[in-house]
Amino acid sequence: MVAIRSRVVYARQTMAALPARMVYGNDAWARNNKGQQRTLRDLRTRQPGPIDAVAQRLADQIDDLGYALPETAAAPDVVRAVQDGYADVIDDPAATVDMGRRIRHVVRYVKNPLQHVPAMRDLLTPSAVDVLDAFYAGWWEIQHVRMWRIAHIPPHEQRFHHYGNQWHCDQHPTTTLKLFVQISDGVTPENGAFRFHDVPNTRRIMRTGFIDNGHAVGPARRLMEDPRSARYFDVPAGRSAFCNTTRCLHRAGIPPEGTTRGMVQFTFVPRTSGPRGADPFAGLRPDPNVAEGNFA
Ligand SMILES: O=C(O)CCC(=O)C(=O)O
Repeated sequence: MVAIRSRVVYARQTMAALPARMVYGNDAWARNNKGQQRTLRDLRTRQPGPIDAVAQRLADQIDDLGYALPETAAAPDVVRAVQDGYADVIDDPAATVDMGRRIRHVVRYVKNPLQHVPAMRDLLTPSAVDVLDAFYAGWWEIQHVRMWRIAHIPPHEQRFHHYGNQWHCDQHPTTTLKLFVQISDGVTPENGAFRFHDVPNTRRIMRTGFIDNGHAVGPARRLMEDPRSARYFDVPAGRSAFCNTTRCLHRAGIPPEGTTRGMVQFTFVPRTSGPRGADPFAGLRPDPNVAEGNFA
């Protein structure tokens, strides 16, 4: 009975999401789409200074395609310090929380990662800051910083949602940007790379048969699953990628049995008031969503 009721609720939610999906080509409903581009346009009329030409090109690419890779990697000593810090903290039960939906331990987050691995701050490179300054015209702030690792999901469990292992769009305002930073060495499409579709592909998939969380029919299914259409975040450790995860369909790869893959992620939102401080991390509080009892 409960299963039937939850299927009915699910079907109703899927139907209710459809009109906004058709209009906006993403899953963030009207409330997180409407007015968001105006917010960016308004910020951009208050651009405080000249913008680096490369950063502007990448910011324009984020507008058009939903993603961009900053030009430079973090310095090798920073990458080493982050990798060492990650290795020290990730198996510490007091500093981490398992948040998989069905199998808890397949995704493990570090609580308050900046406290444990302060070198993470330097993964936000000057070239990434330049892109943010171009995209938000300088009016941005960090919403939260995350560090996590994903592990293998047994084959019979892979069709269920554990971490972001199924194709999905986030439901943030479309002005939210995420910067993914590779912290594991040797990441490939086969061993768990994060992957995503650009905005034009995502719109096509959303409008031609996407249902929810990895489920799609018809042309949407073919395009969603076509490995030639997806982009893979298989860059070396220390490189990063901006991805608008609300506008870009995305998912985590699944590492082979016995292996794991780490990730650092910075989330940015528009800043509406106050002067920009020299330190973008000043005043940042621990992320309340990374907590016992929560799910990825
Ligand atoms: O690649 C990953 O670890 C999961 C990323 C993801 O799906 C997300 O951040 O929404």
